[in-house]
Amino acid sequence: MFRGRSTCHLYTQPVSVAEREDVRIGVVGATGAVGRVTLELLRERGHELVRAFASTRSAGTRLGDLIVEEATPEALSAGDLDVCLFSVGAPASRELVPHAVRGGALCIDKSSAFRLGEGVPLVVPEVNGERASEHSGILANPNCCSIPLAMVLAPLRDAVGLRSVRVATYQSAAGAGSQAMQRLRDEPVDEHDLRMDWDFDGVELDEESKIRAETQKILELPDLPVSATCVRVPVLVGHAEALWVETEEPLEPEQARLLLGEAPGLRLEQFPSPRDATGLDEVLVGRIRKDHSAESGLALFFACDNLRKGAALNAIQIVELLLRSRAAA
Ligand code: 2RA
Repeated sequence: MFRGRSTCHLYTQPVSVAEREDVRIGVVGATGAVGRVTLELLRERGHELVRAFASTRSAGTRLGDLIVEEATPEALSAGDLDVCLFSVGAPASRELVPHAVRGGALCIDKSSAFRLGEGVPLVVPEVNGERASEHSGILANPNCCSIPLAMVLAPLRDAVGLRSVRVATYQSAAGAGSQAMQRLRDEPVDEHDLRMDWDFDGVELDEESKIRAETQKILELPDLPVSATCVRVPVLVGHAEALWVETEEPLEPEQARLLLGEAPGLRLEQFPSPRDATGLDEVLVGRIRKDHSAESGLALFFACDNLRKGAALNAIQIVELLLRSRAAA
């Protein structure tokens, strides 16, 4: 059953004090929904030399014991940061990341600006962590739906090969930022509705084409057919996805359950829900069953905290992976 390739069983635990000593980390976009979770996780994981950066409007804001600094090209290129974690939109990343690289910082960018760039590793540590060391100053964090999708697909790819992927997303307000979360809190319940608040990329939403291109890049299957339908649901935090995957060789649901239960970063649950996934590091996977519309098909459902593993945590794990390799060298 196993085809040789194996997903990357790299540690996702925090690095030890010795490994992270003296690493100066800048969090750019620190006042946004992902930036705040990034700061919280860095603190929880014991990183101490952390500075917060944001736009002119947010400069001076107090976040715990940090005062937010303005993310100017001068500040980011000053040469006093070893790592920069960017959670700003793609246009701001395109403008600011090169300055931080110039200043000598390793940049992990969470926007779509560099994800498909030649020579930019697009990394999910549990899936293709070995690619992280191939960077030239910039690494990209995949989209918050592509990360858990790749984590679920990689063990199936390794075991039986993938023929095609269909996915429907149920994305929370948190994916659209803290203002969207506040709008949802303020909205009367009977006005809640589904939304599709992304831009078009031809006939698809750009979120849908990103999921295809990123999944193909992460899994190193450039011709894998991937079709996505993305929807924003009135849920505060946590993205869920329904997946229909056709495999090259048949795989019984029970075998899939065993494979996914052993895969790093995944946790089996009978009914994965965004609410249950919120605050967790793992992706919750369940409803694993035969897809009767395909010759060798599986259907399943998963949910993940889009602010943590879908964004902030994945980026920190990339940094910790590189710190660990540096310490081991
Ligand atoms: C969303 N993928 O949920 C995005 C996160 N920026 O809309």
